[in-house]
Amino acid sequence: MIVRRRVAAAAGLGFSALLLLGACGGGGGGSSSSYKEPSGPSVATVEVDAANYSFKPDKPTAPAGIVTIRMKNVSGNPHTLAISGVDGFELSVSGGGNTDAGKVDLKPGTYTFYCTVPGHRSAGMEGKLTVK
Ligand SMILES: [Cu+2]
Repeated sequence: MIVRRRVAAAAGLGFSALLLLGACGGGGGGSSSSYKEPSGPSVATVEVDAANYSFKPDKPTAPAGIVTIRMKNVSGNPHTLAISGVDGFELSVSGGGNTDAGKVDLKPGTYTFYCTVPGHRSAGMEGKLTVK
């Protein structure tokens, strides 16, 4: 009996330690933890307004290189901005007037960006960023 109790206690401790480790991951920033923002200055800033349910402008352009994407919420609903082909990058604005910004390193091409809130992209909340 005593031996079994000890084993159970040890297993319980291990589980708690795992939970603690999980809780400590992530770090600040607010965006997805899997995304690593490029270091270095950005060569341009793309400003996008998030409305219900569209981005304005929805066809911005940017030079190639490290670009800052800044999103402002001009609606009362939460919105996000993710970019196809840029894994883990996601801006997020909760209430109206909130802004979020992040840097991406972009090669020339056309990138689709969209809101990840369920139903928003299908309602028209996407755009195309052209990088030259
Ligand atoms: Cu949205």
